[in-house]
Amino acid sequence: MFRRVLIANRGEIALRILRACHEMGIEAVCVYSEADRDAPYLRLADRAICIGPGPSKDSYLNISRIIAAAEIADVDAIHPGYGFLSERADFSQICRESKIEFIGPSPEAMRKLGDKVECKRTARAAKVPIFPGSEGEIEDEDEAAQIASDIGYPVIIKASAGGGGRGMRVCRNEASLRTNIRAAQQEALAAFGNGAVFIEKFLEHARHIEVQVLGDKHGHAVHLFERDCSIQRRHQKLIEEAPAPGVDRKKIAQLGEGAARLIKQADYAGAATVEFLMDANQQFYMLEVNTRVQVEHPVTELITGIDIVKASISVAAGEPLGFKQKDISVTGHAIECRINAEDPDHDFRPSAGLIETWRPAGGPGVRLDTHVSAGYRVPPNYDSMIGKLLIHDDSREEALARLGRSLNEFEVGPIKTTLPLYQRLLDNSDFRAGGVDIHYLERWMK
Ligand code: MV4
Repeated sequence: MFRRVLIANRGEIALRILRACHEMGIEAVCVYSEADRDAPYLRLADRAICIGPGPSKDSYLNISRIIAAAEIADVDAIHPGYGFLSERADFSQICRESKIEFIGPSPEAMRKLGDKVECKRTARAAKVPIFPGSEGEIEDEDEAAQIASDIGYPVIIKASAGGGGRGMRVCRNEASLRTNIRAAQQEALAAFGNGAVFIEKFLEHARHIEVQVLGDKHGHAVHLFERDCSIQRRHQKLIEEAPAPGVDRKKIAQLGEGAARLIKQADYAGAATVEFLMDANQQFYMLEVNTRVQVEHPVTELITGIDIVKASISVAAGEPLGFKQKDISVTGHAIECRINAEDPDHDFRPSAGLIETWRPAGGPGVRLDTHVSAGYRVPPNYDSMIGKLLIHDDSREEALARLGRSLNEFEVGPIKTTLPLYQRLLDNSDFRAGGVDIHYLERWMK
């Protein structure tokens, strides 16, 4: 096992990884930017190294500074967390060349699943359901028009190197498709350095359901069931829950097995998430694969009892997964509410600054993943998420009641957060019924 790990991240996920390291008897080295120098979790680190000024490109995104810190601290491995360098195949490769284990996939596995055209090809081979569309990259507009007339409009153009909603165009007829193909290729080339685009059938009303998977370096892969992440705004998830309300468990088991086959085919070691859209008839279509630990991983930890961060560290160290698919089952229901320093009453405007009041919820079935407390100043430089309120209970009904109780306990000020929004959502009968689609929140907030 590793003796010492560098955590190339900040905030709640840095603290989450540090805790996993310490429970595993591993020393944790934190790197931090000047904007984070007073972050309380740095005191828990065995060593903390400043890697530069506030802007991410000069610190958390700066590969040479992070590798230099790793060399100075003499670590065995680097955990990238989520965001920042976590999905950069060049970073995974540089770690390998520097003889430092990257806690995540190999650059080859990351490239294979991170490129959407390549990922769809692999999914097709693994019998994972995908949207009908082009078999590979689109070469010209005539080819696009032919495929679109076969599958029917509307279609969506996506960049192979895009993701998270970037580089997408919906086309409702042939004229629009023809004018958009060339523009999409040029835009993709400028934005991602790769002009490859593909088209597929566009689904209007859908739920976003994703499958958590884990692979090791011995050719084993398992799934840890699903999360429903349909409550989102501008591609930012706000609530995630598991299991997905009202979805056929047989279908989920099939989907999970497919997702595990997919990462096995890519020789993937580590945690990954296979994203799907689900239509009104509970048909699933793969969207993309996230090759990292995700923000919402604790939802799955709560329903399965498996520590995903510890698993990601131990498989990177070469350990086989300590469990088989048949050993993994779902217990109860879990919900996560992201606590963002944003004002939901004013278009989610960022609300950085000093936290004077911080009275967190607690008690049975409540988990709070956060790096903040009273006296913490939220820096304006980074993502606005300051924590995650997680609830676990026997059933969805009970979990919602426990969430309501927890939100009543929780007091934060004077900065604004998204917590009051969740209180209002709990009174919404559509949300309470379960199964709202990906556009619901934005419609409801208008
Ligand atoms: C789609 C889609 C409808 N049909 N693909 C958005 C982010 C990226 N991961 C893929 N996305 C979508 N792809 C087809 N064929 C609708 C979306 C989409 C979406 C997906 C998941 C969560 C929120 C979303 C919001 C708008 C559009």
